[in-house]
Amino acid sequence: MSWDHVWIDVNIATMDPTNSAAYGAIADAALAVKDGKIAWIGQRKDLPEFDVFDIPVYRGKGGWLTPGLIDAHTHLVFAGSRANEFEMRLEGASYEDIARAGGGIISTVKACREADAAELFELGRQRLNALAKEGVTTVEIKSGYGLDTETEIKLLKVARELGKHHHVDVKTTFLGAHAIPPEFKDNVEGYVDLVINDMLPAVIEQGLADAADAFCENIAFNLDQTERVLTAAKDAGLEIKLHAEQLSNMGGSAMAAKLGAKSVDHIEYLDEAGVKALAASGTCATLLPGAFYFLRETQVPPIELLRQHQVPIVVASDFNPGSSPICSTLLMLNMACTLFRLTPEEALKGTTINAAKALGIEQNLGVLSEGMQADFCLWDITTPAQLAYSYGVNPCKEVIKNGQLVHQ
Ligand code: DI6
Ligand code: FE
Repeated sequence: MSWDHVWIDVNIATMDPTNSAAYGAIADAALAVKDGKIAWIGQRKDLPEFDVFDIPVYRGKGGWLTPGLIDAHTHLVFAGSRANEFEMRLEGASYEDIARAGGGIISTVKACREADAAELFELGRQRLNALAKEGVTTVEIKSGYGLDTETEIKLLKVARELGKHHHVDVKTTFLGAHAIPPEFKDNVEGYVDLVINDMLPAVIEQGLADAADAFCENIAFNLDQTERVLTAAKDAGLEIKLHAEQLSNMGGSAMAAKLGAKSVDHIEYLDEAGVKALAASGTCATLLPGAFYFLRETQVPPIELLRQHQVPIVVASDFNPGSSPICSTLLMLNMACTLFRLTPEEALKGTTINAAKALGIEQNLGVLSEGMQADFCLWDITTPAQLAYSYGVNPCKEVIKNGQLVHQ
């Protein structure tokens, strides 16, 4: 056997759907890595013999391996803080009131237009470190706090640079249609034209985005405007996804599903017709419990319908300064269970196999099986449910990215 290294004394939550055990679990398991990929995985007793003097052996002390966590929805490149708006909300103002009064997303836009790339990079790097320490190995990062061509490009470049300089892989999403900038307050169609005819071509030309997103909501873009943006992005070769049904039911999810969206995100107000549309197109439903929690929302996403129609459920942090200033993918496992009543296994699927589907990387990531990329974590836990159950003492002991130990 010419492996690079071998793991023993571990249990493995493979999340492999072909393994019918909960979590696709293998007790008393072993795993071998070769050239950044999983070369062998199974029960320890079946591990082929190998030369222990030649191949390094890691011992997991009876802990659990899981796939590296994937956070499929973040806005982690931004400047400034919105703690003042948090205080305003505690005094009675709503998220929508603040947005309508020119605060909200627009206040972060002002801070991002003023910040230089180096400053944004450093802020992003610290946040990426925080996620990485808790086992995240792949993250999606959106623009959307520029709302002019120059600043949208700056944010996407910073996100791409973060991916090059950090072991965490970064998928980038162009979110020019996140909010209406003050310059276009009375000309939303004009802004949509700018997104489609100026920003999008620039983003495509420089190869800065893997996907495009928009915010379909009564405080942002209506259904027609959103459809125009997503159609243009799709025609330009990007994957598409959508912030939909967060504060009201606008029909955005069904429209995005028809266009072949990878995911629709938030979806507290999604109805059964919308759920059926997702099922028909294989679109994932991304739940963002951090935003639900932080905005003290009460409308719970239609979890039971998603289960009935077998829509892949994703769980992500939505980390951003306004609606989810919580930089922890791990905490989202807990919140998805406590706030949305997901099972811990569903929550873990939401940050592994299903998150990989939402990002279109499920051929290589999200499951531990032979031939998959060797991105995995060792956790000091006695059952995988512990990842969702408890929070505060970080159980992440080691992270392996592309077969290399990157965090201990
Ligand atoms: N929905 C969200 O949760 C974030 N964007 C969006 O469309 C919030 C962004 C913010 O408040 O800064
Ligand atoms: Fe978001």
